[in-house]
Amino acid sequence: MKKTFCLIISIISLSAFSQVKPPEPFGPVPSERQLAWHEMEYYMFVHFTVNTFTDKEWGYGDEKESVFNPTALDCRQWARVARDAGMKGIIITAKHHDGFCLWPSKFTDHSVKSSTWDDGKGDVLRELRSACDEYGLKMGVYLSPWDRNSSIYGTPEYLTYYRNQLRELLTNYGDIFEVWFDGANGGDGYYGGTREIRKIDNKTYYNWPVTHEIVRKLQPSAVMFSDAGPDIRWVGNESGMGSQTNWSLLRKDEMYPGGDFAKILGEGHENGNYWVPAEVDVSIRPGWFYHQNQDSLVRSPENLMELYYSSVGRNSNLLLNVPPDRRGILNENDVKSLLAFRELLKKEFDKDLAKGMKVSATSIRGKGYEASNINDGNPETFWATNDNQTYGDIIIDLGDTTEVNRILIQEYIKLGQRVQEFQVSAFIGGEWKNLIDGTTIGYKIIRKFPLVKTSRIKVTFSKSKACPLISNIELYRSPGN
Ligand code: FUL
Repeated sequence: MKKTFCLIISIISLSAFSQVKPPEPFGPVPSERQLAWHEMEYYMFVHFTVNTFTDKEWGYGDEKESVFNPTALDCRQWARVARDAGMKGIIITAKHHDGFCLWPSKFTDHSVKSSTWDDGKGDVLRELRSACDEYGLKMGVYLSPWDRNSSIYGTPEYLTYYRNQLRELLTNYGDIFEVWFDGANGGDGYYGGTREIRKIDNKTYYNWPVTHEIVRKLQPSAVMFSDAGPDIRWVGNESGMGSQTNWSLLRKDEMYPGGDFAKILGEGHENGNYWVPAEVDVSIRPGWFYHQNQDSLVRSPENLMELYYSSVGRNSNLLLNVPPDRRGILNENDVKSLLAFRELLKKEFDKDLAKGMKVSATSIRGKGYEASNINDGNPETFWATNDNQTYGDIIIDLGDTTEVNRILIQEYIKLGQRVQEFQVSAFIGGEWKNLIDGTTIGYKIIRKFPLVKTSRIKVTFSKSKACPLISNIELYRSPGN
């Protein structure tokens, strides 16, 4: 009896001693829907409307519905190309600034139902939905708040109209992963024939919190994009440039869509009180819509690779616009470039050289937080130091001398974004040679450095808001520079 009692006591005390306290979250952390969004990384934007047929970028709102007449619309081709290109979803301009709806909205006649396409029975959203399902893609919608066709734009009634349209999109087309709220409000337009300038106050007119509630209620898993979130923020430019220092944090209450915040949006706010990561939206052509005279100006596969590094490689998602042409399919030139880029990507990240290698750290928090968690292929495990230690080195032993020129690093963001400064170095000729001085990491960064031959790579996390939590490090030898 006494013996059993002692045994139980010692088992209890042993496990109490071997229990390492898990790190607490630090600062804002991502929601479930934001975490799912981070993992999407790369997806397609589709700009398609009357502009495709009038050769414009911003339709005035007076376009006849009959101009929308794709001769061979095929959303399955869009989805097949997106899937083959390695993309995870498609976001479509259900309504752009011109007000023409790609679905037969009950609330206006300015839509596909008044066009000659498919005898007015067509619905681009419906076709895209089934194509996305067939090819395993998620679907998102862009619904322009600015409507140059609507006679009531600028009045409170317009908000009811806008929200009714949003409800249609969020109830009739299955699961939506992202709702895109554009910030542009140009002023002049057709507005039911008045052809005038209508100015609204970006800050107050749209009363966004009410609209956001509708999305939360009808599509609780969807993230909402705008210049200032609430879930995803604009990166501040349309040229494909994520910021190297990129906090997934924002003091979003200080901002509103359409405000003058472009300079802030790249870096975010280091001391932000909300998790609002950046999305890079950029077009494969100079314009957002298809223009035949841009057929020769499609980005090359190499250029797309640069975009990938300046977006996904900088803790941002890449929303790449590929506009269908007048047939209603993605143009041959764009498809060729996208698929060749996919092949380049495969070669770029062909073999993770860190995988299976011995890893050590200057210090670890304890059992469960070992350095080897950074290359175990499990995103749920991570290396951590003690709470009071906001720095530390990871050394990856490559065994033999190995050629390396790329590094990928991920923080365990479920507990917050922490790292403020890091360096990467290689052991060459008996000493550590610096390769990279970096700042933030977040969900993922991928950095290039000139090719080195080395048997050891060191990552120094030199400054962090709280103990660094690193879930993944990969090393590559890219055939590129
Ligand atoms: C901008 C719009 O004005 C462009 O036409 C395009 O839709 C782009 C993605 O957002 O604000």
